Amino acid sequence: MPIDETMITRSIVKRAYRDFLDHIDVDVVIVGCGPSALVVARYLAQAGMSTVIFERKLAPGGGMWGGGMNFPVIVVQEESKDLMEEVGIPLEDAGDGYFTADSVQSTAHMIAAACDAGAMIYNAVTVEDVLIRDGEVAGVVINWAAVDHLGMHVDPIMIRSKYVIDATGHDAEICCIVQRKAGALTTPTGKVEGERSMTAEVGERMTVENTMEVFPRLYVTGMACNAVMGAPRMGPIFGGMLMSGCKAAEMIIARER
Ligand code: 48H
Repeated sequence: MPIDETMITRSIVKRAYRDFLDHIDVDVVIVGCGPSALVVARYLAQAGMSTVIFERKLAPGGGMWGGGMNFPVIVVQEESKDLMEEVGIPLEDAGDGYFTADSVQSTAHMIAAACDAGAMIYNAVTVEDVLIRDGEVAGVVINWAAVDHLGMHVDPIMIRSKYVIDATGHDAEICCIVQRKAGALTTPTGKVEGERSMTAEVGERMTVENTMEVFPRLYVTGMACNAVMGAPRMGPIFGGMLMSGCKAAEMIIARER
């Protein structure tokens, strides 16, 4: 078959515009695409909610690819084993209720599962602001990450959604924006409390406990939960991230019923 270069261009532009137009007004926007986002996106999409993730980096997966100090291995605990196995991630029993998985294989399986469920992932897009309507978060403001990186003065565009989920990890970027521009969060001080030093056991438990709505229609999941509520980090054990994603999805699905 002879190859026509303009057909390649035409095919990309046609499909990209069609898909983007389908994600301008959605049920859920998830900001950041680490492990917690991938779980919440899969469950929400499976429940029939239109779900889009905007990730600043070129690849989704966040901090999961790198395992522990770039040894490509992550640890999960017994309670989160099912969340790995249901997307086909092979686990090795490390004893005493701990399991290990290849970090690259785990991340790849989780990305594929979220996409297969119907979630749309946009890489290389930064969320730089939110929409607020009647005291509630009502969407996000996005720009190409490259524009942001180069400091180019280019105005962003807007996406409307019923819910926004802050899955931006350690920096809890969306909660920081909301507290600065829109008002108090449901935290002790009304502000982002800041992450505390490593205590794995407490960090893991608190990540799940702190998965909540922190401002009307703004939910927080993953590492961002502990940054927002002032709880410890936990290192390369990922069960809390996965269970947090699962809890966030359950909360939103229950609210929609
Ligand atoms: C678009 C953005 C923006 C923005 C940030 O950190 P992540 O992997 O997310 P989690 O919370 O699901 O997982 C945390 C885990 O990876 C981790 O770091 C652990 C367990 N640490 C323990 C420890 O002790 O250190 O991913 C967040 C993603 C990243 O890919 C960012 O690029 C992206 O969010 N992001 N994307 N717009 N404004 N801000």
